[in-house]
Amino acid sequence: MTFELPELPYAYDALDPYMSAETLEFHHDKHHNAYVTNGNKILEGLDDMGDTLEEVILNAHKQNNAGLFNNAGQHWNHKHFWNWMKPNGGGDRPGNLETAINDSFESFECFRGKFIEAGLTQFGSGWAWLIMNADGKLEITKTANADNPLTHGQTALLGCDIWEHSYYIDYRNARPKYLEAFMDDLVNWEYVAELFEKGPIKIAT
Ligand code: MN3
Repeated sequence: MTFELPELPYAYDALDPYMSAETLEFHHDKHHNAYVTNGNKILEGLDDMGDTLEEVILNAHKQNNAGLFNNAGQHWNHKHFWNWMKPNGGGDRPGNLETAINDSFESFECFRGKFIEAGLTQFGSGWAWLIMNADGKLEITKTANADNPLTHGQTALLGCDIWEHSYYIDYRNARPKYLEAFMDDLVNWEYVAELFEKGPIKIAT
């Protein structure tokens, strides 16, 4: 298979002022594109690593192919990340998702605080996640660099990119401000709910 850079699902300036056109131009056109290009270069020299991006990630992980894993993992993370945001994001959660968040974290406010905390306490580059376990229970996790919930047998419902390239142009070193803006003004809860309604993904191991 070959990786393809998807178009952003909105205009470059659509998330302004919470995420600027300049950030999205660099983040999508340079960073995400580099994961796609470098991943494809590595794949060219290898035997079949799988038919889907998910299979490639899990096979690269199993074979300790760090170069492929990092690029394939980041391609997957960013493909979803663009959809985890929307113009005029934040706001209310669709009903079933709201109920599940309340059941797992007591309240949305508790969930919001814990998600931001996960993003703040991830040392260096990585991702903060809302995941669904195989038993359907929700949990907040964080991963370093390109790692994602797939390798932990978990279904990603929401992920926030906390690499500096995601916020440094707009927020400089103020990662807390970025995480708050992500939660309050950027999250596309309809996309999160769509993943939630599909239930736990089946991962072939
Ligand atoms: Mn990124």
